[in-house]
Amino acid sequence: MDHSTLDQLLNEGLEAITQSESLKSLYDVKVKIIGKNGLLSEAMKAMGKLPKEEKPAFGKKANEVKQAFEKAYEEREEALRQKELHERLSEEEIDVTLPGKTQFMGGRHPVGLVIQESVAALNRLGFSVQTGPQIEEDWYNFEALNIPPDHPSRDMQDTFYVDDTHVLRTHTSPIQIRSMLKSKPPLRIMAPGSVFRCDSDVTHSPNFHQIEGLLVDRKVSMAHLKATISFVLKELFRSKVEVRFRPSFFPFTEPSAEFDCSCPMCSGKGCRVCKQTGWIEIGGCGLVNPKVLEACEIDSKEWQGFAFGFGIERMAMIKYGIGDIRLFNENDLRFLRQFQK
Ligand code: FA5
Repeated sequence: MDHSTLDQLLNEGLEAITQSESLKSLYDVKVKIIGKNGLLSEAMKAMGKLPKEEKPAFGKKANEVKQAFEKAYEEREEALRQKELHERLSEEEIDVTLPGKTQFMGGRHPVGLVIQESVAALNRLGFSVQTGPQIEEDWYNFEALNIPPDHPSRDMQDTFYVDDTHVLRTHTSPIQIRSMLKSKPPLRIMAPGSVFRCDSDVTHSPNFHQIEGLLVDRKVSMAHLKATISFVLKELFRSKVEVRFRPSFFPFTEPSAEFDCSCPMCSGKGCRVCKQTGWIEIGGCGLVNPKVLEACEIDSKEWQGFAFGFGIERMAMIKYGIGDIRLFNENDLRFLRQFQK
């Protein structure tokens, strides 16, 4: 073992560094030459057998070899890093002329749009939004609304019962009761919300939405009710629509009516949407039954009220010409994107 062995080792190392074409192979060279069990370490071990006076010079030389190797290694490492970076960047080059990926913006659900527009219209008339629980007490959903125990809507066929005294609310009308118990008249409230019935076909869903309107004041008449409904429907359809009342029955209103509007699709001439009748059924309404006012501790001699409720999905189907109510719950983006503004 002498100095020329170390020189040879350095030359071999430098040669191997120059020939390394990747960081990985360069690292392998480092391990082979100056690693813990590398050739330089072997040479240093052999130093032990040298005569004492030769050891310092050999050690110094070995250090110089190591430093020279490390310097060359670092330079090559930096060069290879730059090369790899350059190669990666040129592979990743962006062709700005390629067509981009379409970015879809989220939009409102058609049911949400109709709720939003109904709320805005009623807001303009001074109605404010009230809410109530979806799991409702029997008393609010039926009893206080003058719906007797033997009324067909209480049938298990129509109502989802949670237990003996709780149901999934079948309409938004219980919010009338909650509002009248909470605030003294005069009052004007609206209540948009999710409701539930055992019902399912192309125009009926087990979970749909209604919006309720309630006004309690002095000298309230059917004329006020009709004017309010007409205003809301005109706002919703953004067209001149006629409103007609047909006598009907709801235990919580007296007199009661169902209200229709002239078909906004054909302006009342008759088309597929209105089944050639020129009219479309929208919801139920009437003057608040005095029994309901009394259940809410409101003096029915002094105060009268009107109330109405309509189905949001039904409204959206008419407004947007949708033939199947189930489309609202399928989350099919091809359907939903049609309502983006
Ligand atoms: C009621 O629910 C009454 N609470 C409305 C009311 C309020 C009357 C205030 C008087 C005073 P009805 O069961 O008719 O009424 O339902 C009202 C509307 O909800 C219907 O006209 C229809 O548009 C919608 N609707 C009813 N059942 C379903 C269903 N399964 N799926 C979708 N919409 C429905």
